[in-house]
Amino acid sequence: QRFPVVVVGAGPAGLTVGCILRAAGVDCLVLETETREFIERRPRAGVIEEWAVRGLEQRGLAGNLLERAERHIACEFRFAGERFRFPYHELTGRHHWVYPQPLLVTDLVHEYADLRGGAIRFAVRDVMLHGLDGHSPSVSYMSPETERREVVECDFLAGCDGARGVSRAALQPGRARTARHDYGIGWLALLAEAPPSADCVLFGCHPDGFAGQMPRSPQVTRYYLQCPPGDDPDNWPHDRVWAELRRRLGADGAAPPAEGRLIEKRVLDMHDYVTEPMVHGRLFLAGDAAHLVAPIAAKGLNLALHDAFLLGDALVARLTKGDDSGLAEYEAACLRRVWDYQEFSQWLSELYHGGAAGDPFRAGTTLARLRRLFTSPAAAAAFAEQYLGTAERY
Ligand code: RFL
Repeated sequence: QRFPVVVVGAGPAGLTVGCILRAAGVDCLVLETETREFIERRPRAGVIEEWAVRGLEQRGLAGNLLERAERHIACEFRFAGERFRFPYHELTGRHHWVYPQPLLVTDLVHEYADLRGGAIRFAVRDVMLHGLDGHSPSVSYMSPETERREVVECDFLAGCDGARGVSRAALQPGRARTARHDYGIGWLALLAEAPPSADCVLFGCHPDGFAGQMPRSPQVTRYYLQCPPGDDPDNWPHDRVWAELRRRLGADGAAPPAEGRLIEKRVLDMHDYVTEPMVHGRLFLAGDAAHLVAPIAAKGLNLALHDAFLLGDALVARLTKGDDSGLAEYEAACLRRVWDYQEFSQWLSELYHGGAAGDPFRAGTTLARLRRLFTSPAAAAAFAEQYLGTAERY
């Protein structure tokens, strides 16, 4: 079997690349280790930046999203027992979109496989990449149907298989290096079957640890609670979770979080990494396979889409017009945004966690940083620009 492009991984990055290729009439094969049902339900991100939605729209991929996604126009910080609303739309004219990642993935799979006739194999096992140092790479995998190892040759490989995939691993050791940052902090990531207690994202910067609320839909809300890294989710029974959320998000005049059944509860060890180079021969990494950013600033999905737009367009230019320029510029264009977002996540981490570090000096500077957002228009503008992400500078 031979395809011009094999895409490893059917997350937002891989499916977007696949859709762009199919729209231009380029054949490709997407390989995914999970089932279709699983990826269509896997809960994760929800915040998508305006430029990313425009990018999807320009490629015919935002139909459902534009109908169903919610527009967010503000976020709210809670510290020192008070509420501080940050009206970013009022300040900048710009907004965030909230659209749960499983819905986006469902739309993209439907578009790729059902409408654009793209080839996709689900539930494959033991994916291996071969011939990465030459001009004709190939991929092999165990097929769940035939129980045999299938081999697929290709001209280009898109490694979109996320943080635990094989693409990044195939570059190491020796072909690439991964720069990593550990925050030394855990987040208990929760999904509750309950409406949000406020119409916007809430950041509780409390001396006992950060707490966040991210509305997902009228029925489901994401919450985060700072906890020790490696903590056991079983240490967080229902009553403890809700008591802690009420305390850390508590503020004068604020409604307490609406309690509901917890349908996801897991501990994330907060870390970032960037793998460089993102390209080796004809293998191009995209999304979490190349770089991970802790969900502090809700940037990961946006970076995955940014890579996918650039890679999809560049592969189309190469395969339909022989134009190599997009592929040549791919890595540098991705990494400018990646490092910019990583830097912002680090900055924001201190705002969330500095007050709970057990260090009175850091608590003092963190409080000053928080207050500055609400007293200095220049500081507010800088925060809004980074928080909303801009298309223009990259
Ligand atoms: P994905 O989504 O992980 O998709 C990779 C796909 O590859 C499959 N796979 C393989 N396929 C073939 N062969 C293999 N060997 C394979 N190994 C794995 C996997 O099953 C999967 O289907 O990567 P992609 O496409 O790069 O997309 C990245 C985003 O999913 C990720 O950055 C975001 O979810 C991060 N993130 C957030 N980002 C935002 O922009 N806004 C948010 O609000 C936000 N919240 C979050 C988040 C991530 C979270 N987790 C996972 C820590 C909240 C959470 C809890």
